[in-house]
Amino acid sequence: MSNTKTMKTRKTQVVIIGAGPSGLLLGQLLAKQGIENIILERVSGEYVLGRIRAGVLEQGFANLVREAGVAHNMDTKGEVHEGVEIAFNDERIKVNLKELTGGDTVVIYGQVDITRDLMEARSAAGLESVYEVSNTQPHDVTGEHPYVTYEKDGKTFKIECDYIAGCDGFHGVSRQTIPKEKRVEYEKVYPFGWLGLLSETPPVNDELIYCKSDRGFALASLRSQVLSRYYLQVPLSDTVEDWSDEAFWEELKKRLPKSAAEKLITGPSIEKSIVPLRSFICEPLQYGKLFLVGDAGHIVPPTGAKGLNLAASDVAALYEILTKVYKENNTECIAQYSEICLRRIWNGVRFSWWMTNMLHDFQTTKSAFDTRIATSEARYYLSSEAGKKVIAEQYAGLPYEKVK
Ligand code: RFL
Ligand code: PHB
Repeated sequence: MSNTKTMKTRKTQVVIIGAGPSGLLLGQLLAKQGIENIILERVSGEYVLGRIRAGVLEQGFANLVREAGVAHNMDTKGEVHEGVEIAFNDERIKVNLKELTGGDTVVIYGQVDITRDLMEARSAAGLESVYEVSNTQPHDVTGEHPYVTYEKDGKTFKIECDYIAGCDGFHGVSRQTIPKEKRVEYEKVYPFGWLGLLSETPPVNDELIYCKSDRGFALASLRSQVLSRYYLQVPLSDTVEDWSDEAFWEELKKRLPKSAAEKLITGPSIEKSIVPLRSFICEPLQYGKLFLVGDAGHIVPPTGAKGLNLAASDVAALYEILTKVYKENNTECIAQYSEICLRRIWNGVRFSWWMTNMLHDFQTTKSAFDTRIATSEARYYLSSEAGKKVIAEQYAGLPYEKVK
């Protein structure tokens, strides 16, 4: 145990644990309001940028990036999509987000790109981020003087602060700081994973296609007109080594609707990874002066493209609250954080679960009856304008709730 008296100690207003999109976006927004913050990150910046993840940004997310003043690349290089497609084997059904929602669209711009833009803006503004730290630990979060300790290059450091934002993802230390008896965790694990492949090839379609096929689910997505992202539902026992590029493309062709498969251009993969699917929620998201933000507090299966977008709505709420705290001396609003976030999170959790349930093949883990019900449900929602509207407004994203 290190002696805190001999540690190098400094002060800031908010310590942010984690330099993923949640931490970086929050840091940039707080700095805009003149609220000092330091980011601590376990791995290197390069490692963070090697994680290929989300690609679909709701309008609320895009607006927050604009508010942070980091939207130039997103607005010039990102693609605005007015719709998505859902396919049943060879039949393709368009969900026109813009028409069905009265104007909402989504922006296709990779999580890696948004993260890089935020990192560059942070370093251009001279804001402090410390990468490759270990043993990060929040202390006294329910007391008057919280602080965070961490180690770097064999030395131990202490940062005294007013608040701690736990933006350290599902495996981070922040959630574990809340005593077990003070939190409730809800979890659902799905009996399959997604194998993702990134390739420098033109996308098979202008819009995303979510494919419910008799061979299992597939998703055709993209990052740009020269960069494609595809996913295949795979058994949890599969590993990346089980899937050569050739095997991936062959299986994808069989799961895409024929009219799309005919246009598929294949090429070498530049990244391949498998992600297990789960839903997870921790309640509450605030404990004293510690706030859980993004994947640190909740996880959804990627089927609804909601993970990063829910992280952004947490960031928006915490940004609004901390601005009120520092600009209006209003500390009462802090207690609203968890409830405001959780209402939107549970909706995102339900939507992602519902889409996952309707579009995947659960094989023997679901009864024949439940399988038919899921297919009937998907067909009903996609054959009715009202049904498509229900999908469209949730896919494009529900509005953010304001702090009172
Ligand atoms: P992250 O991105 O996990 O970042 C957390 C950071 O914290 C660091 N960390 C620590 N730092 C210091 N001390 C510690 N003790 C630490 N422990 C951890 C980690 O190194 C990391 O850098 O969480 P954040 O910022 O909350 O962002 C959440 C998003 O990454 C996530 O929700 C999305 O990627 C989910 N997701 C999608 N979301 C969407 O909105 N739309 C999509 O289209 C979408 N597609 C996806 C996805 C996630 C996927 N995978 C791989 C899980 C597709 C996939 C395949
Ligand atoms: C992606 O492009 O990585 C992506 C898009 C939509 C999803 C999930 C992932 O639902």
